[in-house]
Amino acid sequence: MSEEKKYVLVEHEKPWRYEEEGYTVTRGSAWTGPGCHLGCGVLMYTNDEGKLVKVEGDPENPFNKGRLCVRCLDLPEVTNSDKRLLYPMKRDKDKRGKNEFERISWDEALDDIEAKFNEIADSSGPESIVFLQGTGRDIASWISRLAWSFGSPNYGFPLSGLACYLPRVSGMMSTTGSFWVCDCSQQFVDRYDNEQYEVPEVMILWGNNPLISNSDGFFGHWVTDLMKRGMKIITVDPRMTWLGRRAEVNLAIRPGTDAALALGMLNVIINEELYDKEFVDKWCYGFDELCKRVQEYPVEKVANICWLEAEDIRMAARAFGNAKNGCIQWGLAVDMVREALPAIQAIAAIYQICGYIEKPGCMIAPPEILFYGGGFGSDLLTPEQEAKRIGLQKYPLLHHGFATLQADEMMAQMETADPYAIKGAWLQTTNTIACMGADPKRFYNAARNLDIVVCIDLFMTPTIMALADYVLPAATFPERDGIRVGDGPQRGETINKCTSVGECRSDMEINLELGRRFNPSAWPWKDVQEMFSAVYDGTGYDFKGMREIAPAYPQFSYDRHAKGMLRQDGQPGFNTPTGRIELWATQYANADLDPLPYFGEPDPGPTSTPELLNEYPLILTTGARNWGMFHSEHRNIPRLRAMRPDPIIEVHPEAASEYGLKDGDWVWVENQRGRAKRKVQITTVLLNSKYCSTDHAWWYPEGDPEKLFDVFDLNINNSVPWVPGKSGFGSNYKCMLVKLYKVKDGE
Ligand SMILES: Nc1nc2c(c(=O)[nH]1)N[C@H]1C(S)=C(S)[C@@H](COP(=O)(O)OP(=O)(O)OC[C@H]3O[C@@H](n4cnc5c(=O)[nH]c(N)nc54)[C@H](O)[C@@H]3O)O[C@H]1N2
Ligand SMILES: Nc1nc2c(c(=O)[nH]1)N[C@H]1C(S)=C(S)[C@@H](COP(=O)(O)OP(=O)(O)OC[C@H]3O[C@@H](n4cnc5c(=O)[nH]c(N)nc54)[C@H](O)[C@@H]3O)O[C@H]1N2
Ligand code: SF4
Ligand SMILES: [Mo]
Repeated sequence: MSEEKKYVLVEHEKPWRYEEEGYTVTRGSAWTGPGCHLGCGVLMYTNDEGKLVKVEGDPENPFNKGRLCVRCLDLPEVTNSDKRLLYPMKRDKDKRGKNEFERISWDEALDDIEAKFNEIADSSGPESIVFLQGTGRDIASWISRLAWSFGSPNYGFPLSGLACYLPRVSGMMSTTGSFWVCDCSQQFVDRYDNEQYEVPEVMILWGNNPLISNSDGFFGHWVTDLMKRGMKIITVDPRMTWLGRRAEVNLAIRPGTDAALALGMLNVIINEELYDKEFVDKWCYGFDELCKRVQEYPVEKVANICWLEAEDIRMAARAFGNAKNGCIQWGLAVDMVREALPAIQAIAAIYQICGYIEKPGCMIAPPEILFYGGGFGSDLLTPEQEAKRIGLQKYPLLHHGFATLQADEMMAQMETADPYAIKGAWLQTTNTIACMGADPKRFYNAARNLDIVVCIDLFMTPTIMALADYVLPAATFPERDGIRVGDGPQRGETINKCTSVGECRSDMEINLELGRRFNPSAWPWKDVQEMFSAVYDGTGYDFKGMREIAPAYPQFSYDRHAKGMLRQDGQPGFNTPTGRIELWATQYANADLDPLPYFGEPDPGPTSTPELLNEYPLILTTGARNWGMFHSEHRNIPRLRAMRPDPIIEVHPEAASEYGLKDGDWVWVENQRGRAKRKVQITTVLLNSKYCSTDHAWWYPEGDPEKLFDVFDLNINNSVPWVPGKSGFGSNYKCMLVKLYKVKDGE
């Protein structure tokens, strides 16, 4: 196939770099850092001193069509911030927690790290160093490659229950062989106007607020674009959002009961025969078993569990089941409950039995996840080393999806040294004690005993101050080259360097340099551009070629399961043991898990532990995203901090009056495990007087470094234990019982 046929290209009016009114304009894709999951098209303006002064949306890029959110518009303030880490630093191990870092050169830093990591590998085995990252920033693939080329199978996220995205990915990979996304025409250059495309009749937004979060390859504005073209939406959210207000119905679900709701909707769709019989017959496995299971979830019972109206559940199920086409855009809330996997399985079954698969405006499986986290370099590990991956024996589903360690097992192993001791940590793109982990004191105490901790970040953080022996300063995306490695349908995009700050280096450069010291054959490239070109091998373009033409869209067609395009052997069907979408999951049965979806009550919770309700009467969900902040980032960026100066807890007016709270009061939010300080915001966006909702990831960059920027007073994960679901996936970050009481003077 000729290259012109293989890709559909955008027509650019100007080259990727040009001059305009005294500025140099560089076209490219926005990636991290600072954090974001997407890759919106940007135009970056630099002045004659090479300083980034302005960022605008690229109107030629079909992904975002010129639109940007505030964090990209305010990027120059981040890149040029005087709070940036500007050079490598080291600190004696016995001074951890003290603000006594010493500037060193890159050579010294890399020489020391190389020597110390090798020493540990020689004495204890490379598996005794864990390589940890935060959310999917585009460095992910090179962190895993660094771990695996070093010989350690222990790469991953230090998040209890791996409760972000991985439950969804692993759940989908093990039951369908692919990962599914809503078809918003994102795979077409001409988007909504493409002749193959049809607007979904109904989209369900389930535990996801995409206008703010823009997560996992999904740009929130697509929802409003589609609504303008006639799409109806249904939202599932205990809080009222901008989209919820415009929905046919918002199901104000009790946090943590999503599996029950999905099973109740399946009950309606199956018993009222709204599903696609032909599709189920031909392409699904285990429908009869699912039918039996959903009889255990009649709508009235589900309404009771979820604190919803039965009629609203019926209305949502009917609107979706009767539609010509439809899709479900789900979010973090479905991962952040302990029994996440069965919740995910139940939600996915709704569109699966409706046959909304591989058709325009339905769910599509991105042709190939080029490489993201798990794929790039997994062959570097010997089977013997791979078998040492933390959690793999206990949780066999870790075989599906991303090749990561299991975080709760890692936490325990750091404390017990069983079956082997953890000696060192490489923390790249994670502020673990402020955000990523559960119970942050546990990680803190265990990591203080490690022989070496290296952190790679843009800014000083509580995690670095508490733990790091070496700190390497990373680049923001305008300071580096890169390529898009992400989820959703792939497209060729490049990130293009247009400025420099201090001695900062890109994460990819750092990992390439260190990686080739550990294992030269695994890192054969002379520089990062050559490394990126290797990834684009087979596309007909190298990095520089892609930079000229990006974004490049691979050809796309629907019905790929029927055409044999979803299985490696080219046979029609899905990449599962039965070749079908498994409503009854073989892989779950093999892992001694219930092969059918079910609902597990959040524990603690109002139903499973009613005895706690006297003391802890409110149901807390955490971490609903806000515009200006990405996790624990941006609190040190004045304009963005001004949008959210304080850590907020949203409280319903009735609860506020019951507990004598006023707007602006400072309270402790406490459960039986721990507490965090919050400022009260009384609001009716909470749709039940028992619900409250708070920010996650708070610390005060302006605070005392040696008090770790107050992180242990502010991190809401003080209340979250390290306890995953039965499968190793899922954890109760978004459903717990709490009480609120006023902070005393001087606290
Ligand atoms: N209670 C509660 N806790 C949660 C959540 C919740 O909803 N509720 N959400 C969870 C979820 S979904 C996730 S994914 C995790 C996220 O957890 P993390 O990803 O660990 O988030 P951060 O704490 O922001 O840590 C990111 C760090 O990486 C740095 N950084 C940003 N970009 C770059 C880069 O390009 N290179 C380098 N080297 N560093 C960079 C930032 O400055 C920051 O210090 O948090 C989880 N924690
Ligand atoms: N601005 C910004 N954007 C981000 C991030 C950020 O920190 N800041 N983080 C990124 C990351 S790593 C992730 S994972 C995504 C997450 O982004 P989303 O998937 O959108 O998740 P949240 O914003 O945590 O929650 C979405 C909605 O779920 C609702 N909710 C809370 N509890 C429940 C529940 O039990 N059930 C249901 N059905 N709904 C519930 C909340 O009220 C909220 O409106 O955002 C990404 N994008
Ligand atoms: S979603 Fe927002 S922050 Fe992320 S790349 Fe796009 S404009 Fe930037
Ligand atoms: Mo996340």
